[in-house]
Amino acid sequence: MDRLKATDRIVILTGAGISKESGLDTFRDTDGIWAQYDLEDVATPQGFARNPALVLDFYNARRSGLLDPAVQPNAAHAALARLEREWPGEVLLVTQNIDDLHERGGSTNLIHMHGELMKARCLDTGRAIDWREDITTDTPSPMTGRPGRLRPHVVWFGEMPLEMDRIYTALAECSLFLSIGTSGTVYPAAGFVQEASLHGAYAVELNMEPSAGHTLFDEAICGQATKLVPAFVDRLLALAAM
Ligand code: BJW
Repeated sequence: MDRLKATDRIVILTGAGISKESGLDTFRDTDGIWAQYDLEDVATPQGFARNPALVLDFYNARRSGLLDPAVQPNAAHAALARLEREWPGEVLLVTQNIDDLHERGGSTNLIHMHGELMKARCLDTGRAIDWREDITTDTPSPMTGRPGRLRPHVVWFGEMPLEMDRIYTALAECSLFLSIGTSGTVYPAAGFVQEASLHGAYAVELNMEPSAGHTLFDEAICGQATKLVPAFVDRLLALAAM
């Protein structure tokens, strides 16, 4: 990593672990979301077709959780925003998270590859709009006026994640790939480390525990995101100042 130049591009992938210390649940930890819900029921198009009310309620609860004033960006979100501001080269943040804590923490060059909790999508027009209220099976779409035609703007299993062309271009052009707070079990995100490494990037993982693909990284550092990320950003910005 010492060979990194200040003008080099950085791609950062984040997952649920970065928001854990802000009070949001991860998915696969023992106290995570998939310990409470069956993912086939709430995170697949088939589950939504079978029981839309159950899926809408699941996302309504998560939306109101995110709107809780106690849920705020943490030191890891803030450190990534600082890196974007102060690193001379481009920093692209690709998050699997549907929360808005990166934006609230100050990041602007950001892709939500699994969608956004604070948006709803019209099933007829495909258009996504800002949305902060509960959605029910009777909620009319603001685009068409038709009830029952709104869904959360999220990417379920079997659906194509968003902005993949832009992400793969960035992975091919970056010199550092940093993965933070993700178990590395969900594709295509879990394959990004191989894609970036294939094109010559140095790859670093910061996670509470070694992820499923930790051996694919040049460095894998274990610990809490709020401790590891600010320290790693300090290390990078010291390199840029040399
Ligand atoms: C901390 C911490 C702290 C805790 N500090 N760390 C067989 C092989 C390969 C692929 C497939 C396959 N069969 C099916 C597939 C495809 C499928 C898939 O990957 N399935 C696997 C389960 C096998 N993928 C898809 O269907 C995707 N689409 C797709 O592939 O389209 C085709 C395509 C082909 C080619 C190119 C491109 C596309 C869509 C995936 C959609 C995922 N959706 C979800 C839910 C929707 C959003 C929501 O409700 O929030 O997205 S699932 C869920 O998992 C959510 C997350 O974004 C995603 C990833 O989870 P994440 O973030 O990694 O969380 P955890 O909980 O797993 O990990 C947290 C980590 O943090 C842990 O390691 C902790 O230790 C750590 N941690 N506290 C630091 N304080």
